[in-house]
Order: sequence, then structure tokens, then C-alpha cells
Amino acid sequence: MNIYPIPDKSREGTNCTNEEYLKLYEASVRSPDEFWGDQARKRLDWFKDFTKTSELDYHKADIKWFLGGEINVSYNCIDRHIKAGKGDHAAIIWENDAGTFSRSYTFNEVLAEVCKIANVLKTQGVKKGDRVVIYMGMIPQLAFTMLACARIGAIHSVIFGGFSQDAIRTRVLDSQARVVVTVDEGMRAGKPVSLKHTVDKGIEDVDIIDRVFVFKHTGAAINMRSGRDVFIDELLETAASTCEAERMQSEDPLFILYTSGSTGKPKGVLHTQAGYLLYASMTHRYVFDIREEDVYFCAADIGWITGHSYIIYGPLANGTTTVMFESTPLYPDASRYWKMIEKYKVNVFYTAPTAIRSLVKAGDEHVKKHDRSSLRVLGTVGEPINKDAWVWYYRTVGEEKCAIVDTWWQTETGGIMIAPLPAANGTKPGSATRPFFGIQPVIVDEAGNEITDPDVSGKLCIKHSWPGQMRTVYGDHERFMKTYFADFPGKYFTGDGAHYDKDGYFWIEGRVDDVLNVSGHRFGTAELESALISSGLAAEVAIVGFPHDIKGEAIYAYVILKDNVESDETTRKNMKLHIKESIGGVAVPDVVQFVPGLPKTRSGKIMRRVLRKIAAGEREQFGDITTLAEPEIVQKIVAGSIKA
Ligand code: 7RM
Repeated sequence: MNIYPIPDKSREGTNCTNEEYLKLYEASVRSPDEFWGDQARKRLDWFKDFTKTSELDYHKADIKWFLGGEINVSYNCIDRHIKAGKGDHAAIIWENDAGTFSRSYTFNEVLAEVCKIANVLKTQGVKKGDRVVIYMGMIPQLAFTMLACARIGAIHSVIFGGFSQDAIRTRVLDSQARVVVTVDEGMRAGKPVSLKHTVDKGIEDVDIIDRVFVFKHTGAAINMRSGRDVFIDELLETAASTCEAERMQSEDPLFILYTSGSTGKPKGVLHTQAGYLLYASMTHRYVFDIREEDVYFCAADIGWITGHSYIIYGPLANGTTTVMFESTPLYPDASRYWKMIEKYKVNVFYTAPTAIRSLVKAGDEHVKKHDRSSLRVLGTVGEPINKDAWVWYYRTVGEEKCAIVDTWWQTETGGIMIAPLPAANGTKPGSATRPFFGIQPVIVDEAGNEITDPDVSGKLCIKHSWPGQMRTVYGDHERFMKTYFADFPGKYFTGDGAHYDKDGYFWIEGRVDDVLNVSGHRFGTAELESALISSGLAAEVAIVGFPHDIKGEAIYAYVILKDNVESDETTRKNMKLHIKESIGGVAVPDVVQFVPGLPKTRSGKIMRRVLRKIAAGEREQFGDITTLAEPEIVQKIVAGSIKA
């Protein structure tokens, strides 16, 4: 396959050429401690220097970086830039849902907002190590609240605004939070989203929450439970705008972020202070080849890891102006992104394949009517990007002048693991190309042997550790060990399949476990199945993914109804509604098919391979089904199958 060359725009003024990449990469894997130790001292401000760079025991999944060091993340994201004379430089530019209002906050202003919130949290009893659940939608106060937690050493746990009340309840309980921060309503594509109301329902019977702070955003009338709920804006009016940054140990927790795995219960991915910040900021700087005056726009939601690492922590640690917006790519129409890029003269833009595909569909005229000459780097993340979408991004959006960086990483990895560097390597559509400094990806076969031949698929693992690696599953270290380190001892197992080609470029093929990736959102099939079972309508459920033009993967549910339940449209609607209420709108299946039985082997295991084929439209070729207890069931399911 052709390699798309490095664009001229990327070469001028770059932070990293190919020679530099090769030299640094080699050094980073030859002596990781020396490499990361140097970087940590050079790129972060420490209250106290660390005494040991790393201490790693992969067999106990015990991972520590920068031991003995003391640091504060919010200080590194704000104060030190002010000290360096950048106080009046734009830190965050926010644009509202309607696109009718925007506001730029300088580093000085961000500091004042963050300190005020930090002081309010403190006077209300929030202490170092306390968990604070945040459910806010994309408003600047969300960024300030996260940084305020970091400032006082509280551990934030942000919940995506599209998740339901059940998601709130389970996360509050799992993290044992005492405090929730929310907002009256969010706005999304012209419609209000009743966030406070959802919090109320989520914690109705949860007695561990003693404070709910509510920001005013739309000003809608909402219920306030006396003794528990307070309007934070009123407290902020009188709060002091300075607050000393807490001295945190490198390995103190920074945040928890829940993500789906292959079991029914999402896991609380825990990231710590120094290693995470170093890794987020370094990857941000190199992968997007950030320059001093860049305006950088990541269109992800802060409810996901991409928003944590590449809207907030990475860019702010680098002193980069970061654009934050409340809306969606299609609101009020498909020119939203390009209009913003023109308006703010965005240099680096980062979005997801699913958004790109929906914009391809909307037509080129939306792109073309806006000036995009400021753009230099275009990033993508969240799922494998198909060639057509990649080429459209490159040609139509970038006019062949911008580098495309396809970035592979995970909630668990904290930051980008495999991606091109804009001025170091040419690209191939669909390949995340080469590993970042310090990252040693290997492809292994079922037995755990490393595959050394190109073009042979296997499971993607990472040897050694890197500072941004998650440290544990909150409250369940056993699960952390089992999920990531048990299958291939001595390596971190990613859950993805991959291969590399003869040029050493990596190609990620998608999940090899029971995790679906719907529009870049992760869901475990077991999680979706148990949500459907809890509707009380289904006796048994099997969920599979099937290819979808826009979403990448969509959800197909095979349902055996309980005896007394009607197999009609009302039941179907109720099941979809139930998923919406128990997980969120993004998890609603595209297809719910009622079936008389499921294809099970004699030992009772569901043959998902067959269900995946039917969902994908296959009607005849199912391979070997002789091991099924009742092979006839396959044709019965085919007969009732539904084309999405
Ligand atoms: C950042 C994020 C992680 C899963 C991961 C992959 C898939 C992400 C790419 C990708 C192919 C990419 N975190 N994935 N990026 N697959 N190419 N560039 O997405 O925890 O929500 O998801 O997403 O399967 O394991 S995540």
C-alpha cells in the first residue's frame, strides 16, 4: 500500500523529525527509567524531586512511577504557565450548544475559577482522597471542577452526561463518593438535558451522598433537597480566588473513570498523578506536534478518557489553548466543526471515525464553505478508521496539506500508544503506524508466543510499563490482575487484535473479547445482556455487534421472551426504553429480535459466531454447526431475522 508522505506544513517548525523519533524511541526502550526520569524532570514542575523512577511488578500488577516525588496536577496545568508569563494567554475557549455564545478564559481566569471551586469544596468538608462524582455535560465549569479536585487532592469520577440514573447509582456506590457536582440542565443539539433530575433519581435511595453541588446553566426550575443540595454559584460569589495547591505523592490517585469490560459490571479505571500527567502531556505535544501559539480542538466528550487526556490535562499541561464545545457535529447542521475551525483558527483538530463518517454522508459542501487554512494536523481516535473515511478526512478536510494521525489507545493506557508523529512518518489509511516512546507493542498467538512475522494477526499486548498506565481497578485489584495480566504473564493484554506489516506499521483490527465499540463507546455484551434481563421481560438474551456504516458497530439483541410476555412492538419498545434508562441512549440496540431459542452447544455455550453472521445479513453459510444441541434453531432464527 502507498505511504502518504509527510505534508510540508508538518515539517516546518516540527518538534520531532524521523531521526529524532528513532533516536528517542531507541533510548526509551533501552533504558526506560533514564528516559522517563529525564522527561519527568524536564516537563513537569515538582514540589519535591522523585528518588526512584519506577518500581514494577507485573506479576502482582504493582505499578509505580516517580516514587518519592511530590507534585500537583492543577499547578502544572495552570500556575506554572502564569509564572512563565502566560497569564493572559487563552487557556480554554468554550462555545455553547447553539453556537451563539463563546467565551475565552485566560490562564489567570482559569486559576481564579478553579481556586474558588476548590475553596468551596474544602469548606464543605471535601478532603484529599475523597471521591467526587461529576455529572455535568460540556460546560467550562466541568473543566474547572476537575482541576479544583486535582488542586485539593480529591479524586474525581466524571460520568458521561448521556448515561442514565442507574449508571450514576452504580458509580457512586462503587467509588463510595460523598459528593456529587452537577448542573441544572445540559444542552445538547437544541434540547435541554435534565442532569440534576437524573442525579436525583440515581441517588434517591443512596445515603452516602451528603452534598450535591448544582451549577446553574439553563436556569431551569429544579428540585433541591434541603440539607443536601446547594447552588454552588452562590457560594462561589464569596469564595476566595486563591487556594494553595496540595502537595500530592506521585502515586496518589488523580481520577477514576468507569469503562466497560467483558463482564457485566463496568470497571473503575484508576489513574494517578505524575505518571498520568507526564504521559498525557508528552503524547499531546508529540502526536499533535504542538507549537507555542497553537489553537487545539478536540471534539470528544469529557465523560470519556479522550476528553480527560486531550481536552483538559494534556493540552493544559502544555500551556496550549484548548477549545471545548457543548454540542454535536451535526448541530445546527453538518458545518459546525468547520465553522468553529474557521472562527477560532484551529491548527489541530481531533475527532472520531464515527463523526467523520456522518460528516462524509452530509456532503462536502459543508466543509468547503469554511476556511480551513489554519489546520495542520487532523487526529482520529476511538475505533479503527475505514479507508474511505480516512481519505475523505485527508483530501476533503485537509486538502492533502495536513497530517492525519490515527491514534490507538485506551482508557486504561491513559494516553496515546500507537500513532504517527506528523513530521516523522508517512501514513497509510487505517494504520495507527508506530509506537510512542517507551511503548513496546507485541502481537502474540493463543499460546502467548510472540509473532514475529509480518501480516499475521494475533492479540495485541504491551511489554514493560509506561507512566500513563492505569494502576488498578478501583476497589478490585484482583480484577485488574485477572483482566490484563493473567492471560499473557509479564505483558499487559489490551483486548484488541492486531498485526503489523512489513514496514513495521501496526494495524488494529478491533476487540477480540466481548466488548462492542458503538460510535466509539465501549459496551460489554454481558453488561447489555444483564440490562435487558433486568427489564423483567426476557428469559434469555444474547447480544452481538454487527457492522454499521456510521456507528462502526451496532447492537443486535436476540431475545427469548418470558412465557407471559407478548412478542409485539410494545414489548420491543419497552426493552429499548429499559436499556436507555439503565445505561443510556447510546446503548439502545438497533435491532431486537424475538427468538424461540439460541444456538447453544451441548455444553450450553452460545455460539456467538452464528449470531454475528445472522446479524450481519448472512443467511446460509454458518460454518460447522454440528456441535449445536439443536442445529435446527439456526434456520428458525434466520427466518425471523431483521435487517437493520
Ligand atoms: C481512547 C479510547 C478503547 C478501544 C480500544 C480499541 C478502540 C481506540 C482506536 C481503536 C482502532 C484506533 N478509549 N480504538 N482507538 N481501534 N484504531 N485508533 O477510545 O477505552 O474508550 O476504547 O477503542 O478497540 O481497545 S476506550
